[in-house]
Amino acid sequence: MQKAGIAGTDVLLVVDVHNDFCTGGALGVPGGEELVRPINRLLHVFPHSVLTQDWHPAGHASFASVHLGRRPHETIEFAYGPQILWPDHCVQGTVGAAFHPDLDTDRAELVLRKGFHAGIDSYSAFFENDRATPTGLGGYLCERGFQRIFLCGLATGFCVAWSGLDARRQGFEVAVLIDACRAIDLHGPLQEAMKELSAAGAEIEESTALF
Ligand code: VGL
Ligand code: ZN
Repeated sequence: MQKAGIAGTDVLLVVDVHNDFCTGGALGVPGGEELVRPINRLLHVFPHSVLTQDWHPAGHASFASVHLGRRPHETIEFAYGPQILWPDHCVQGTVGAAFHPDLDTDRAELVLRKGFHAGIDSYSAFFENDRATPTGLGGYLCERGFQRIFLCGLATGFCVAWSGLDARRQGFEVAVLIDACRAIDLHGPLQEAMKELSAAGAEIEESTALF
C-alpha cells in the first residue's frame, strides 16, 4: 500500500542487509538483524525498491587476511588512497553474502552487487572506493526517472553514508532513514560521515514518519 508523502519518483535503497553484517556474521554490526522488521515494512510501503549486495571474491584486497601482518580495522594505503582492512566477509556465493533469510526481497526491482573487483573496495552503491569506477546504479536510477532516494541498511558510516553522498553528487534528493540503519563500532568515521551527509544536503529522518 502506497502512503501519502511517498511519490512514484521515490525509491527505497536497502544497503547490504547480509548475514555477515548481522550478529554472529563475519563483520557483525551490532543490532544488524533488528533492521529486518522495519526494512520489511518499508519494502511493503515503497512502490519501488533496490537492494545492494556486498559481493567480494575470495582473497579480496580489502580483507586484512591477504596483507601479511595486518589486522582488521587497520588502515593502509592503496593506489587510490587510504583503505580500512576488514575481516573476510560477504564472499561471493557464501551464506554470509546472502541476504538475511527474513528480509522480504520479493518486490525489489533490482539487486545491485558491488565490491566484485578484486583490487578495489566499494562502499558506495554508485562508485567504488577509487571514486572513479561506476557501478551503473546512477544511470539505472536516472533512466527509471527516480528523483529521491530513501536509504536504509548497513552500515551507517560506510556503505549507507557513502551511497548517500554519491547520490547527492549525482543530483538525487536523499533521505537517510536513520532508525533503519545500524553502524559498525567505529565512531570516528560514523560521526564524520553524518556531518558530511548533512552538509551535502541529505535529510536525516525517522522511518516512522512515513507510516
Ligand atoms: C561495508 C565494510 C566493508 C558496509 C562493506 O556494507 O558498510 N563495510 N564492506
Ligand atoms: Zn565489504
